[in-house]
Amino acid sequence: MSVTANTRAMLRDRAAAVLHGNDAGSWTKASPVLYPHQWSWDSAFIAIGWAHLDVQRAMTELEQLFAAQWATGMVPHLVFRAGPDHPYFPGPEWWDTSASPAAPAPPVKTTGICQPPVHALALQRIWQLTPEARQPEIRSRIQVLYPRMVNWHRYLATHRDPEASGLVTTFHPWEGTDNSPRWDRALERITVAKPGPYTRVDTSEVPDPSQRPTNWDYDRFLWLVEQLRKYRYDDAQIYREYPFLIKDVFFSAILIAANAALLDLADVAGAGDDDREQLTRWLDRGRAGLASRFDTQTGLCIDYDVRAGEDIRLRTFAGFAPLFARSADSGQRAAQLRLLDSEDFCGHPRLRWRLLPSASPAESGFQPHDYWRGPVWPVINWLLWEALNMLGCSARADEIRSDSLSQIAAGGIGEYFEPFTGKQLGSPQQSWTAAVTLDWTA
Ligand code: 9YW
Repeated sequence: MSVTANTRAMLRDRAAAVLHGNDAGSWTKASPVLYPHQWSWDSAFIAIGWAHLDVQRAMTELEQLFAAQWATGMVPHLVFRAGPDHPYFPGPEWWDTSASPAAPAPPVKTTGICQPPVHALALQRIWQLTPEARQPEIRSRIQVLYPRMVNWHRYLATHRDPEASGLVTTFHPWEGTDNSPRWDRALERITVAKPGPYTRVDTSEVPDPSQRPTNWDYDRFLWLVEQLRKYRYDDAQIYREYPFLIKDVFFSAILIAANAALLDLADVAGAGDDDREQLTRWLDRGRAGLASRFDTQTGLCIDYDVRAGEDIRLRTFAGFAPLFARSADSGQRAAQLRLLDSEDFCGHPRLRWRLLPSASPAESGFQPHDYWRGPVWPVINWLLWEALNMLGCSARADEIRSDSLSQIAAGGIGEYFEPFTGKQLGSPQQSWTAAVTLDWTA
């Protein structure tokens, strides 16, 4: 059943209040307590939310993030912006990016990894929502930001894909989906992970620490950061020596969608022929790369562990990369839609809502309350919703929007949701959930 007009209006107000509550002026906290800084892909979703309230503020969000872009083109996964009264671990001293000549100069402080490039999708939405009277100003701001976004995509297409495979290599679980079972085997191979002494703060900031990654995970996450630091965040050296290199089909899919979004904005941005041709080449290469990872037997797209030289055959949300890329051909689309509504995913009889869980309940690593190991993440369902619309599957897309809004109306503007009960988990008042709520209720 779809949500009523009253519920939509109520959700809209609540979502706007969350964004305003987390607004730090020119950037937005990912959540009030647990994530007090500016996160990269959160900011992109947040800009989509702001675009419904104030397109200028939405542009500022992206501009602030890109102000911390590295000389390599990398947009860091986190910009440390909150003061010392907002503890977050690991902080800038753990990352110590001063080791890299490519890191931004002080006082800007960032981490040394990145997250999926949702930013161009945000820029596209901002432009779509820009009222005519504001178009001259927003257009000129887009013209400044656009080349920086092209550079960001260039970083991903080169430093993170030296093989020119069309697939992005992820260096760290914190590059999006922290404790996803997709990384389990690669992390298990790291047997000597003994990072320096540390104290977590995240586990005391959620009602139940079992909703967060374990200490075993954190030992490995932090040890990996130590290795990145040791290699001075030099991508070429990391590629030669570092133990965690994974061709991530979800990350790659977002880059494909983002390259298409930049091409769509090329006229607005006044892009030259060089940029247009380059974006087209990356787009074609990305699509071919993703197609090469599609498994016709299962209908899933599969990640690849570069170091181990092995496929990662798990049923998680990432397996729907051809849909997220908005580039599935008709055969792949049909196979993926069948799988999406099968008992392994949205058709599982115990699900509270027919939404895509982060891992299949049929997968052995599935945990219904544990972060990226099973819960439903609204932003992932937003990406699926937008993709299905663009692929012409609007009836299924409408259901995803409606179920997502019902879930948020019942559970709150949470970070993630228990798939069987719909209960809110993790951090309350999560900015990116508020942002997609604003987009869904427009
Ligand atoms: C952490 C902010 C971030 C997201 C990530 C998510 C989580 C932070 O929160 O990571 O401390 O583990 O996994 O995707 O950007 O919302």
